[in-house]
Amino acid sequence: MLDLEQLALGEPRYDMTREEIQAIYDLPITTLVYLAQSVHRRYYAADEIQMSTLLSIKTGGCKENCGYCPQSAHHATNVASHGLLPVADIVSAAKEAKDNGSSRFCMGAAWRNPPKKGPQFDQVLEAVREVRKLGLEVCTTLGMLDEDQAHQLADAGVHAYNHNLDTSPEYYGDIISTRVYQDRLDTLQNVRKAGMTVCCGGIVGMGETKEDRVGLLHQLHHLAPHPESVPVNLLVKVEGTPLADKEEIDIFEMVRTIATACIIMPTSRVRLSAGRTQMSDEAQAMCFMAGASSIFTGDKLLTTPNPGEDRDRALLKRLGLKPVEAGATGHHHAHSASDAGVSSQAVH
Ligand code: SAM
Ligand code: DTB
Ligand code: SF4
Repeated sequence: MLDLEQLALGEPRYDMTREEIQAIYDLPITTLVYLAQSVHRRYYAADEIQMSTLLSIKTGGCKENCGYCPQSAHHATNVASHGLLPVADIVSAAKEAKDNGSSRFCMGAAWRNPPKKGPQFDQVLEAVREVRKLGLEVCTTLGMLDEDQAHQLADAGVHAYNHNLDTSPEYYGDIISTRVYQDRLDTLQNVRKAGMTVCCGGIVGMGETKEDRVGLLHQLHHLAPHPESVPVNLLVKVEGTPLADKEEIDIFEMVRTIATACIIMPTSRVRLSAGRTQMSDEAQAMCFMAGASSIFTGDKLLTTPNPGEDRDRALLKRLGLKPVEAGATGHHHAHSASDAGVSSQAVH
């Protein structure tokens, strides 16, 4: 039996079983959303949404074969590939993002891992230092990292590193075969050891079962400390990718995934990430009620469309929600789970 009153206190736990998480996921949606919102308010302001902006600093031609991704060299998609952007271009995009109300700026590169030889990684470090100077929270997502690369990024001022587990360990091999789950966990551990915060989540709507969604949530829950940031993406179906024709998922599965994430990782910021162009305003509002407190702004995610500033401004206004100021920490209550150790194995 779930102790809902205990859960509503939002005390971080690291010991939930898959069955317990499944039972939360399966609650009547009214109870689930109410509980998630109650937990969310223990750590975050109820009316604040963090606006983040993405920039693809290196696009396409990726060696990995992630079935969802338009940037994989294994799939024939219409993505316009380009090499690493000059630092000045990155900085001007970051300035624009800040002017449009973003407090977090995430640079993504279609790499299996950042190159270990040549000038490119130094160029990324330089871009990080420059964006940091603007007072934005800097996030990067560049593929697998070794310990040394993680330390260099942390030293340059990267606040968060995004590296998703994407789905359950069981379903992972159906989606990606060029790397294994443990590779992801190893990078997450290197990110932690270097002192960056962890941004780790997944994708809903890839043809996975409910058990797979719960399996992903279970893995995230057992990362200790929990990832500070948990992006929940709805699959953006891109022509030419193996997942382009997957059946539409019931949007309430997205709401349930977000709500459950908020309950089982109470201090984490859960983000309504990719896929909003396919969602109604009502569905997005329900994700906010379920405790999501961040969106990506702008017309484009990395390579696919996003609702755009005007639409988002109008939606937040209708809902009475406001952006988190740049420089704000986001957390109401200081919380540190840094002494909870670092887990690096998939849990079973
Ligand atoms: N190459 C790096 C990596 O994979 O870690 C960083 C960039 S990658 C595009 C970042 C994340 O975007 C992926 O882990 C995946 O969760 C998400 N993503 C990629 N394509 C997507 C799609 N079509 N729909 C939803 N999410 C997607
Ligand atoms: C994440 O989980 N979602 C963002 C961010 N991390 C890098 C990316 C979504 C990308 C969607 C597909 C695209 O635009 O290429
Ligand atoms: Fe490459 Fe990342 Fe896309 Fe996978 S998700 S193909 S690693 S860019």
